[in-house]
Amino acid sequence: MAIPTKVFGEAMSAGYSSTTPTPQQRHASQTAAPVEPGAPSQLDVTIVLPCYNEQLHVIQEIERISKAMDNSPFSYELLVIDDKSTDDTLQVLREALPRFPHMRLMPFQRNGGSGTARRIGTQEAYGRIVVWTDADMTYPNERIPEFVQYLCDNPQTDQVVGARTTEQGSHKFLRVPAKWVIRKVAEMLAGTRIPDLNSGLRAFRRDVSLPYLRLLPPGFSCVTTITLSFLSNQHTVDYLPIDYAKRSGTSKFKFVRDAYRYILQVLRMVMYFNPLKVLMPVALTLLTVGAVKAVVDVVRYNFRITTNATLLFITGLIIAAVALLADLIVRSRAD
Ligand SMILES: Nc1nc2c(ncn2[C@@H]2O[C@H](COP(=O)(O)OP(=O)(O)O)[C@@H](O)[C@H]2O)c(=O)[nH]1
Ligand SMILES: [Mg+2]
Repeated sequence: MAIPTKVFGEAMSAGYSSTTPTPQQRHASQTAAPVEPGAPSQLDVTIVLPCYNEQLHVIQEIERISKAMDNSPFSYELLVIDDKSTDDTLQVLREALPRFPHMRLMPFQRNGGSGTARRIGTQEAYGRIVVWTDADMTYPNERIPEFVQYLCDNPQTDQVVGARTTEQGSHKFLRVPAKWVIRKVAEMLAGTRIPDLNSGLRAFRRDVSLPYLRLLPPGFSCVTTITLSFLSNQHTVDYLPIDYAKRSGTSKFKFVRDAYRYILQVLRMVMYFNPLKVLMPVALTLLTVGAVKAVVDVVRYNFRITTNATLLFITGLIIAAVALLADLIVRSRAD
């Protein structure tokens, strides 16, 4: 197996070493010790595939990914996580296991959400590069080796995201403008352009991602979180344009619930990494408007300052104090 030396260098081991269990051995032994976060990775790539009720097309997706990876120079594992599907997904996956030597099946005992699956999958990955994608035939997964190659060719890039050129999801007319607004807020806060904030297809360096995994929420906004975590910490994120196909099966995305969580998560990330950037403009605006109104009141009402001027000013002061306190917490944090 020809391995590009540029990134993987001397630590590279092609395939599983004699001491590393094969995916089948790991699967057979559910008690196998998980890989310690930060432990040296033994493969080039881990593809994390969260599955929930995808019985009709998951095998087609696995075939497509395996074929592309088998034809690439990279050693890999395909970590398929069934999240307590209520259909026959797990059974279908178990039956397919002997056909795919690089597949590792991780069945969860109760449903925890795609974010939880991606977090645990990344923590337990053997690959130095982790790929996240969907199991619903939407993303061009045959291009995964291209994403991995991109990280090999660009050592300064830590994450490469598939930016969708077409939007084919459900609730298209509500979803497109909602996503656009959230993306604009995130861009303003991250201070950079983000062509696709919630793409499900991405490859990143596992070691760079480890400190941010604990921030991943259980649901869909985990993809947004990993992008913002990298961007807020000066890790370069690049984009490759991709097509996005119509979904097989039904989406688990619930518009109101998940859009609300997206917004909340974007604000949370900014608060976590850069609270002054969000709160200070709000505080300064309130303080300025309050002060101007107070001056107008002094002139107009003979030094009798109105309640709304006082309220505006005090609210601005409180938010400024909270912003400074939050900034202090961020700066005193050990990580
Ligand atoms: N592990 C896990 N995966 C899920 C869950 N819900 C959805 N997924 C998977 O996450 C991926 C994205 O979900 P999907 O319904 O396609 O969301 P969408 O792409 O935003 O429409 C798919 O591979 C789903 O099978 C869940 O509760 N747990
Ligand atoms: Mg999908």
